[in-house]
Order: sequence, then structure tokens, then C-alpha cells
Amino acid sequence: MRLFLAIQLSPAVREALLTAQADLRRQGRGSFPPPENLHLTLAFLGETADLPGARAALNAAACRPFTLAVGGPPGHFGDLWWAGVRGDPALEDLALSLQADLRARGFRLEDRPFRPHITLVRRWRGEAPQVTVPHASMVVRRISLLRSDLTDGKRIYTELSNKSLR
Ligand code: 2AM
Repeated sequence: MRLFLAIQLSPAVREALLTAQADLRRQGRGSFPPPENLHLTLAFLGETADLPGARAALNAAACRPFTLAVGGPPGHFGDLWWAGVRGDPALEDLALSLQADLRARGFRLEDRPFRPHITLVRRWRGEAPQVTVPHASMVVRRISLLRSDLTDGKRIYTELSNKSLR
């Protein structure tokens, strides 16, 4: 199964991202993740059978609740446009410590540097969009282990476990 660790977004942050997606749709075309799929990835485990290891890494996460904020112009990796996140160094500390712990448990993660982002659209076709993500913030109190399935051509994310930050 294909697994990843992520932050599920609050209604306020999701709403800001939906506004940005609606503006993007007026300016071009692409593959837009549906509202329920918007999330911030902390670590992508890829195809693995080691669900116990993934759960153990999630449960070992040690981090206080912290604030996550979106807002401003989107960025892009090639034809994938995303909303950046600002705020707390706790986010990067959390992602890097999860990734180190997963590697220590034998997971083979990619070496690409952690660039926290929330994907708004993939395979964008259009000019560089003139869009501003409205400002919104949330307190992150929980992180999740998600399974990603492709069912009838649709990407479905299912939460398998979560861990409260304290
Ligand atoms: P993306 O939104 O930038 O594509 C589930 O696939 C989540 O894991 C997505 O948020 C995806 O990021 C992220 N991810 C990170 N590395 C990935 C990879 N090598 N393949 C697919 N998804 C990856």
C-alpha cells in the first residue's frame, strides 16, 4: 500500500485553498485535487507493507501543537502549483524528525529537501496564474497516517491512524 504522513487541514484553511482553486480554474486548466484531498505532506513513504513501522513512527512523533498559516501568491514545481505555508519552525522540525525516524526504521524515503506545500493543481495548463491565496491559519494538534488508493481513476486518501500533539 501507498502511505504518507500528513497534516489534515482545518475548515478555514481549506476554505482559503478552495478560493484559490476557484480563481485558478478561471485562468487555466489542470487536475485539481478535490477538497477532501487537500493536505500537507510531512513524509511520503511510498509503496510499503510495513504498516506497523509507519504507525510506530507516527506514534513516536514528539512535537507541541503549532500554528500553520497560508496566504499570498502560490508557488510551483514545474506544472504543479501549490500554496506555501508560513509560520512555525516546529513544522520543519516535525517533518525532519519524522523522516529521520522513518529512515531509522528502514523506510526508503526520497532525498529531496522538505519543501512544505499544499498542492492546488497538477498538470497546470495556462499562463502563470494571477492568484492570491487568502490568509488563514490553524493550530495543528494532530498528524495523520494516510493510505492513498487509486480507485476507478480517483485518488482516495484514507486515514489509518492519527496522533495528537501535546
Ligand atoms: P504532491 O502533492 O506535491 O504531489 C500523496 O501522494 C502525497 O505525498 C502528495 O501530497 C504528494 O505530494 C506527496 N509526495 C511526496 N513525494 C511523493 C512522490 N515521490 N510520489 C507521490 N507523492 C509524493
